Amino acid sequence: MTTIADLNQKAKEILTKNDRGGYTIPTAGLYPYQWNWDSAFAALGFAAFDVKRAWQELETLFSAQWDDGMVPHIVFHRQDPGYFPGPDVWGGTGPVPSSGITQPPVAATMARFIFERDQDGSQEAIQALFPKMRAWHNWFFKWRLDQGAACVTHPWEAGRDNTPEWDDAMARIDPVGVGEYERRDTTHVDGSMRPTKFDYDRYVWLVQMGNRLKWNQQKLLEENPFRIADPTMTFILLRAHRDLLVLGEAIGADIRGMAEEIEMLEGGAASLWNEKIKSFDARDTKSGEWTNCVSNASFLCWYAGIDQKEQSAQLERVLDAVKFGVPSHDPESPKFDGRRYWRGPTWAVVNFLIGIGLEEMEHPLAERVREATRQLITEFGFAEYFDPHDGTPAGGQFFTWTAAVWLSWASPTIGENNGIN
Ligand code: 9WN
Repeated sequence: MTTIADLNQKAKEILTKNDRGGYTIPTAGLYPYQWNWDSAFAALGFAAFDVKRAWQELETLFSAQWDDGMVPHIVFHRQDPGYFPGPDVWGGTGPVPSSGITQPPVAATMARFIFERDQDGSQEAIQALFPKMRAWHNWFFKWRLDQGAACVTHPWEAGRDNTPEWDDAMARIDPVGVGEYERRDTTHVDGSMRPTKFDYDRYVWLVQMGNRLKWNQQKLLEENPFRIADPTMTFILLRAHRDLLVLGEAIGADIRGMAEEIEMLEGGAASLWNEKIKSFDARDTKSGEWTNCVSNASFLCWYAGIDQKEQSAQLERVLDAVKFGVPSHDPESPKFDGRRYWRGPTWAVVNFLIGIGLEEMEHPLAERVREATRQLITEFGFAEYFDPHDGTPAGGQFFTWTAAVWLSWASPTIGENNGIN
């Protein structure tokens, strides 16, 4: 029988095996590069047994920061033919080959958690990272806000690639001239668990457009048909900016303007409340329409310090509808698909964010979310995501962020350093 100690050890091994020297890949084969938010979670996982290595993960990520402050969603440190689209398709213009879009800015929040574990050992790292993180957040303020809410300009930017929230905006895109390309994801994972060709044509078309425009944000603002004010980005940026302010205060940095920026984001978060469906929702800034979806991102409000009674009722409803919540899409919606990526499966990493938000606000559903995550990993391993009805592990295996979530939150022994120091 697998014990908790075995799982703690296994999680540590996953991080160590996915370590490529200064950065960690999400999983071998399927994702052979450094991904932005995956790395921030990896850093927190490493902090459970090696704080220095944790800081190195974030330093490597920020070494790819562009001049305008953007931190790319994939950093291609070494070429690997196993992933498409690679560096040539993207044509990123940063200091290291990279993609041209970003991902949810969880870094400042993970940095604060790591800092709290070891304040003395973390001073230098925070001194170096603070201005870089602030520049990244400023880039969002300059280019990505709509009524104070943060927008995504590619489905991959939210990290929730094929969520039904994007369906209408994707259907409006005619991917003319996308040409022939060879997907690699479906050589690693069963196609029924991945986005469809319809989606992929549009993902690639949007990348080709960005490359053609040399990722010039002003031009993209004018030409890109995909721009959605998104709860993932908005709640995560709001939380990150608050955490960055705390870090700035701790090291005596210049924090002028940050309180006002937080207020602006709070307004943005409030603007994502869809009264018709009584949930936080994504808003398509091109059509002006709500997407009318309850997703796991809707439940990130507590993570951003926002309590909402009606959102609590939604959470209870979706948790009651499945065995292992939180499903990435409403299980009562006709678009729900329990195995297809962000259209239904439960993701331990999003549960972690939802869970800590609920715990901090002493919400009565907090323990249910942590318990479901703990049970999933204990029974089904460190998969990329899980079927919320029966727990079937799906996507990639030996997954970095699932291991990191175990070590820093889901393991029952976290208070005792998991016995792996
Ligand atoms: C595209 C690495 C990443 C995650 C995303 C997840 C998935 C990539 C893909 O994998 O996206 O960025 O090729 O499917 O959706 O959240 O960061 O784990």
